[in-house]
Amino acid sequence: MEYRSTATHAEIARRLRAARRPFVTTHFKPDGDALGSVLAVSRALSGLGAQVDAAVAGPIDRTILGLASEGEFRHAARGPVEPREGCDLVVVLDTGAESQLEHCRDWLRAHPDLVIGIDHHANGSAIAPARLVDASCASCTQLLVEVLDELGVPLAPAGGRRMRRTIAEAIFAGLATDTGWFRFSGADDRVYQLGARLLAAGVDKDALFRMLEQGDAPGRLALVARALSSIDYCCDGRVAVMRLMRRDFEATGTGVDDLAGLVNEPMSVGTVEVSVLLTESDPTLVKASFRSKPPAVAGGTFVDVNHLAGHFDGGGHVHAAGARVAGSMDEAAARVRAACASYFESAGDGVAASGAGETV
Ligand SMILES: [Mn+2]
Repeated sequence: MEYRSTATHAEIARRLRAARRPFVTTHFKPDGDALGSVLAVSRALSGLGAQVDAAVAGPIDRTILGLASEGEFRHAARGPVEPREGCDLVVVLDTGAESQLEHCRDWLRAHPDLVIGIDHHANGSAIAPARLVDASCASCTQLLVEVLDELGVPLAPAGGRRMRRTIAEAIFAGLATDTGWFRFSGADDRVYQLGARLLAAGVDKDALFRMLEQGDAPGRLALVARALSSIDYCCDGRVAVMRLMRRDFEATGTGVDDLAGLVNEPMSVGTVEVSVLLTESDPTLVKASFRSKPPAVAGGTFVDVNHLAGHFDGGGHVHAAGARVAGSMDEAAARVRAACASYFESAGDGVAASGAGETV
């Protein structure tokens, strides 16, 4: 099935404006863009007089919780969290994948007429029959701004005074986290223009950076240290392979939730084009996370890690992909090294830039 818009901005805006008791949600284990999207829509609809019920499910990184005020959303760490009696619209944000909406999937399936979606991913299902999808947006919050503009909702009080917990801040949080703070290839001129608009609206980016990026526990840095000391360079230094065993998590008091962004660390090395993080799941299974750099020059070559992950029945995007590799850590590392070596043998300098976008 082709996953694309089935409604216009104006139609989605009309549905939002008409809602009296909307339920706003996003994918399981919300990240900064997902939670930012939920907060932005909640704040906008509350401002329009609706009785908003926002709810999310799954673990949430402590650092992004500070985006919300106390009681701004319901949170089900594990179990289901569904719309309440009288709900007249469900807004699904930053995903279109049924598999990521298990917490309310049955309810959504039973009430398709009430469900709308706003998403920037290239793939999804028909969980929201009326939806706005634009994979050219670097974050879901970027797409949301177009809808909020259509609604005529101001992103922050006039005057540009520095303020926390505005719609503008929620939008900025999604935009910044999904673009690696305006560094990833998806951060184009439109993203920078929106960033400028949000700063002018009073977003305190310094406070946000400190909260979102400088709030780790010491154990996370200890885990990074272990990962870095495990680096094994191969393919003439073009590939860096890191290993984390279960005992590394135990010793540092961390878990898989602390892995976010860690795979990118070796990218600071000039020769490295591909970074691989191998994480021991159990003695016979290793999770592999692949990243590659964008081309050094526009139109240049890069390594397609979606293809690499495909060797292990995994996949993802051209610059970010994942897979599960059967075997012990030593076996998995050997197989990954072999896959990289044969990739470089057959592709020479890597594949030509295809212009394929990457969204997170
Ligand atoms: Mn997103």
